[in-house]
Parts: sequence; structure tokens; C-alpha cells
Amino acid sequence: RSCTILGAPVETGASQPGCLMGPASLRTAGLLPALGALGWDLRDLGDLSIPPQAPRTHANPAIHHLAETCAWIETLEAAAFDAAQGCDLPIFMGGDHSLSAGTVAGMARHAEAEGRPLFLLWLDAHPDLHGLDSTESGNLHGTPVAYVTGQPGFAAYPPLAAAVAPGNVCMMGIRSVDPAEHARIAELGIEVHDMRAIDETGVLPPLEAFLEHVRAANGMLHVSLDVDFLDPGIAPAVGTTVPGGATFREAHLIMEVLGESGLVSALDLVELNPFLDERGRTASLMVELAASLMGRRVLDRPTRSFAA
Ligand code: DIR
Ligand code: MN
Ligand code: MN
Ligand code: MN
Repeated sequence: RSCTILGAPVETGASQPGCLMGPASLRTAGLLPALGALGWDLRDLGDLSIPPQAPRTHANPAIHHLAETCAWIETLEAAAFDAAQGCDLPIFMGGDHSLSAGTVAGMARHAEAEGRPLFLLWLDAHPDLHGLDSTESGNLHGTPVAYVTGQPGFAAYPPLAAAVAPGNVCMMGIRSVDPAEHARIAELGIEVHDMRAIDETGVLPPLEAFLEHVRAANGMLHVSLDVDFLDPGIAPAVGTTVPGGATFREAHLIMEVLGESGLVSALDLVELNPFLDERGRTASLMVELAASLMGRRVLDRPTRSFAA
């Protein structure tokens, strides 16, 4: 199976600098050799870039780096579409979460061209459901899910070629929701498993139900992993830590089950800010989690069945 690796050193969607160093940090932590050892046919396309942008303003004065965000979305939409045509599973190394507005949009166009629906698993402390009018922080990493599901209010972003149906989105790990996002979750009926739900059921039942839904629809699955999905105690290198995140064991179980499903068509590794880290531990953890999704196992075991 083939995997294209692409770096997206985007940091303009976050409040503080540092995600620019994410791709270099994931490389330093050994992402490529880890996946190569699992038998993947890897192609490293290096890191993308955008040219310098003239500033663009918006009616919402909180918004910053709108021009850069739009340029990244355009670049990444095209790059994701091309990468998905050319391999089984592209990995996009971020960069802050605004990059997923581009990668998921490109995967949605790819899936539509294949005549299959795209599903989105959002592993994050935050739902990232803001529109350009509702974001109070102005940090555009809070907007990608609203954009890729085709919500109104994105006239300033590049037009979306193919949207992800809100009913095809599943979120896990959510524990910080702004009021406008709360209203949108209710309005769209997006499947959100917050940490309370995970505490009650564990990660497996909701994950397996979602994967069964993807399989039944012959869907493609895009997994977007925000570092702040993880508990800050194990993953401190992110600008928006929220207490009470996923444990090491929950995260690895999710990644292993995703890998065994054979349904994953793209992976984002986002929001790693190596400047906030201690000795690269968060980058190393993200590499280990990617390896779990890509097939690394402690012992052989029978493939899980996904009984309805
Ligand atoms: C917050 C934080 N909801 C905002 N969002 C983050 O600024 O809109 N998403 N950090 O991952
Ligand atoms: Mn493909
Ligand atoms: Mn996020
Ligand atoms: Mn987040």
C-alpha cells in the first residue's frame, strides 16, 4: 500500500507561532522510517508553501491572516486531490488545523470523483465549527469543519468543490465548545462524542458504530487528529491545551482500530507546536499514533470484526 507524505507548515490559523515547525518536528521524530518499517511504499513530497500575501480584511475585525489562510486552502485542496489520486493514503503533516479546510476539501473532491461519499473523523478538544462571522478569537483554525460541510458565511474562502455531508462527520474528544459552535452542532445534528460520552462508554462502541456506517456506505474516511485531542499530560506541545483529554491508551486503541478497518483514506496530523514541547515528546507520540493507524502492533491478533 502506498502513502504520500506532505508537509503543510501553516501557523497563521493559530493564535501563537510555532506550528510552522510541525512538519520538521514530525520528520525529526522519525515518521518516515516508522512507516517505512511497516511496509508502506512511501513518497515524500516535501513541504508546501504559499507566496507572500497582501493583507485582506473582513467584516469581522477579529479575523487575522485571512489571505494566508485562503492561499493555504487553495494550495492544499489541489495537493490533497492530487495526492489522493496517486496513493492509497496521504498523510498531511501540519501545521495548524486551518490546513484541514484544504485537505478535507480536496479529499471530498477526490471521493466525489470516485463516486463514493467522504466521511470525516474529527479527533479534537474543539469542534472547529465557527463561521467567519462567529469566530471571536479570529483564529481560523476554528473554522474548517463548518467550511468543509458547506455552511454559509464562507464567501471569503475559496469556493468549495464538494462538501462533506454533516451526517458523515463524527467527532471524538470534544471538551471545549463555544456558544455559536454549540448551536451549530444542534442545528446540523453532527455526531459528537464529548469526553463525558467517552467516559461513559469508552472509545470502542462509538468508533465501531461510525466505522460500520462508513463501511455500509462504501465510504472513504478522512481522519483529522488535533494534538489537543490528547490529554495535555502526554501531549503538551499545542497552543490550545484543554484538561481531560484522551489517554495514551484510548488514542492508540482508536488508531489501531482505524488501521484494522482498512477504511482510512487520509490522515491529518495537526496543531503540533514543537516550541512548546519538552524534548520532542509530543512529536514522538504523534509519530507512534500514526504508526498504530498504519499497522504497528505489539502482538499479532485476529482482525476485529465489525458486527452491526
Ligand atoms: C476556539 C479554539 N474554539 C476558537 N479552537 C481551537 O478560537 O475558535 N481549535 N483551538 O482546535
Ligand atoms: Mn486514492
Ligand atoms: Mn482543531
Ligand atoms: Mn483543538
